[in-house]
Amino acid sequence: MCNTMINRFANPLDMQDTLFEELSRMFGEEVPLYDKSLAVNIRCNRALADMLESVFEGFSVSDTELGSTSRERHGAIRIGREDEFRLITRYFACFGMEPHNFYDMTCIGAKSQPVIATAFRSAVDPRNRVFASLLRTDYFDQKTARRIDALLSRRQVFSDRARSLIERCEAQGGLNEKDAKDLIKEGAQRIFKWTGEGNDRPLYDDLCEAGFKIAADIACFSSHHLNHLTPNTLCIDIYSDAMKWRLGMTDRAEFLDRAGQALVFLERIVDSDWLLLHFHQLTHAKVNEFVRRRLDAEHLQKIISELADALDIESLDLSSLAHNGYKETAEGPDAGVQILLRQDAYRALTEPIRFIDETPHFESAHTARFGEIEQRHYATTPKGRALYDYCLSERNSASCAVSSDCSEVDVPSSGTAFKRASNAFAPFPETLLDLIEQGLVYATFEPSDIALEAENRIMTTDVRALMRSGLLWCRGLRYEDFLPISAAGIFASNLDQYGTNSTACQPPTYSREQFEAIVGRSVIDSDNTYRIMQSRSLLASFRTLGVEHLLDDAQRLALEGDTPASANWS
Ligand code: OOG
Ligand code: NI
Repeated sequence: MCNTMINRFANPLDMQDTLFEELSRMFGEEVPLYDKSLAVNIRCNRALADMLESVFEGFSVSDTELGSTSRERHGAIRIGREDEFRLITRYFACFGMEPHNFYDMTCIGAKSQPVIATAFRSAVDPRNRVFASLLRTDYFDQKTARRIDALLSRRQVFSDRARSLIERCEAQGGLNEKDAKDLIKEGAQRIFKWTGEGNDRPLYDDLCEAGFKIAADIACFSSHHLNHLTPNTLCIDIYSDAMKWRLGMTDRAEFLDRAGQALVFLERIVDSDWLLLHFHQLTHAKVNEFVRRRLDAEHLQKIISELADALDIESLDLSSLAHNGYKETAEGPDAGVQILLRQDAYRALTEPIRFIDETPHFESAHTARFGEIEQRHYATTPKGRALYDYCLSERNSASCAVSSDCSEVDVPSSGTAFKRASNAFAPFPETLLDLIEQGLVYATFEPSDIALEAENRIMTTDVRALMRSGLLWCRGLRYEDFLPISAAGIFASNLDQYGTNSTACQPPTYSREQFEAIVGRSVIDSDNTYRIMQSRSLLASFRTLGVEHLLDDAQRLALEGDTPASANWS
């Protein structure tokens, strides 16, 4: 009975994968540069996998595995009305994607934008994500707010069919295959589709001139068009160097040089923990079988020149496509600092639009859709996040001192990306063990093979001692969320506008509670999720090792996830 009930419905994770396949196909057709960038990424990832296979004897990455790593992605949409945001929330719920975190983009200093946001993803298997922003019209003076609201009130992004499918899914607890397909179609053919058709040119012009291009991108178009779809990379620096070369911004010699340096740098930092972070399917037992070898620079250069050959083909000559160049600097921590995420992008393309509420239609151009890439690292604890924020502001003030004008978009950082010499991020240790011991990142734990054999002889719950003696294996948790300051940097470089100030008489403030009321449900705090995963894995490990009785009540309570306190590190 139960089985038949379950089988009646399409699996939400499968639905998600199909939706994103379709979105990727749609975006690839609309934006040829996106499709090409996927091909560049796959080749760069293959080169990195080749390096790893040489460094770790016994390790190999099949093309299928590489494909699924490279296929992970996030998209971004920008929404105008609160009721639209509620519908989008319900739409993603049909795909098992729930809102994670509240991001207030209106209060992040000079790069602020008039939007608040969340990210939709599965809580358990976050391979597809969508960053969704909501325009706040009370950020504007009353007259502008009224004009935006009036224009937004006229549109209907969701068809009646889409609405009824969402309702059916909610009522039944799922959708059959046919309905699931139809809901996906509604997404790829309507809700997230770029139309290039604008409305209300006077409002569009006024918003852009006043520095609110993002509001124009939201209010003057009639869908929640996907503005980027970001694949996952194993080597963001090499990918970015490859794109800059193929876009015609540098040449092959410079690529060989820069990517060569990046690969030498990576060869130095890759270790078992790096493999476990970047390849989900690997286990500790498997990784421990690999034998580490040292590679000489010549071998690494050979990998890079083979990559260069693979990229140096006519179909990847991206200089023939119209583009607006590549971002100056990556967002996120410095290379080698394995926390949170690093992101980079080719800048938004200038695309034709026409205003369809005029006769004849007014032909114009719009710059909004861009091509981001990302590499994800360890999820930070609140302590690690505070340190990240501190280091980031240190780096920004250092580059401000160099450039003397901090209002520039994309202030280039001084020096090469491969020295941690700017030193802003020096407080972060390099290895996972150190990051965990200093309480900077989250991890899950499991008893090692030695510990399982030594059963009954282990007499401590001291995590550090257990890790250092190889009795507890740890796996750093990957950061599955977003960074508002990075997002703001991406907004800024794409809009060619650094940030905005509210034009309301009384600049409003926004809270998570208000946002939850708009969304119509609570927003998951992902920090809780990471912490609970860590605590549960520790508790389970202590149980298996028979040392649970050594925990006092406070420690046990903390591990059961009821309080923010964590493990016993002493
Ligand atoms: C969203 C930017 C946020 C990210 O990766 O941080 C984002 C947008 O441009 O609408 O996607
Ligand atoms: Ni993004």
